Amino acid sequence: MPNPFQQAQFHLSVPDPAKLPTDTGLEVAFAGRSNAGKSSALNAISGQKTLARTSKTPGRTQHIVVFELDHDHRLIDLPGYGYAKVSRKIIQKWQHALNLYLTTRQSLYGLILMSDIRHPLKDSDLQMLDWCHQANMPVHVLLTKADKLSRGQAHSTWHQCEKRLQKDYQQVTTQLFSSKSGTGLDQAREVLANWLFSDGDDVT
Ligand SMILES: Nc1nc2c(ncn2[C@@H]2O[C@H](COP(=O)(O)OP(=O)(O)OP(=O)(O)O)[C@@H](O)[C@H]2O)c(=O)[nH]1
Ligand SMILES: [Mg+2]
Repeated sequence: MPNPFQQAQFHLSVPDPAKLPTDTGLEVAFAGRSNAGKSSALNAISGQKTLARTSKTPGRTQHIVVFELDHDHRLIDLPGYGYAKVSRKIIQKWQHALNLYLTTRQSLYGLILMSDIRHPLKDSDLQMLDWCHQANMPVHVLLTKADKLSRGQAHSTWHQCEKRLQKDYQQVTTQLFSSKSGTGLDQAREVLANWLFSDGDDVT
């Protein structure tokens, strides 16, 4: 199957949602705690190693970064929430930008929420899920870095997370994911393709 995300191209990077491209078409944003693997997931999904900037240091992505698939479809890399190796003031600035983006962006269809499988669904993730639930925004959770656990441990954590989410967030879907090993890559692409292109539109 051709990968429609391979044609993702860097479009622009803005600190302030007011500077985003025109709010038309559809986009999906990659959200999650700092260092959860958002930018790495974007690279793996697009099949381009250096599309989005990644780093060992939490707080790498500091802007809202826009990748265009075509004129009407975009993937968005967001700064992380929670712990980051940057000042409190900068975190507050990001939080403000993130809130503004989430609450005002009409073309935002849904969130891919990355959560590190070694410490999944932290309070800040649950807060994000609460917000999405209230806003009726679809969320698909990637339990990232699955390669860091054994297969058995990864599946057991996944089932615990599913159980937790079933309680309060029945619409949320989850999967195992690893940018490193490729676990769950096809599934993540399928979710994104359904969200962005299910109206029969095709980017090829
Ligand atoms: N083993 C392993 N490491 C990963 C995986 N995904 C990301 N990493 C590593 O985790 C670190 C953070 O990855 P990023 O993709 O930069 O994370 P981010 O969520 O974009 O981080 P911020 O932009 O700082 O919020 C990097 O050192 C990556 O190499 C994975 O699937 N497996
Ligand atoms: Mg990043």
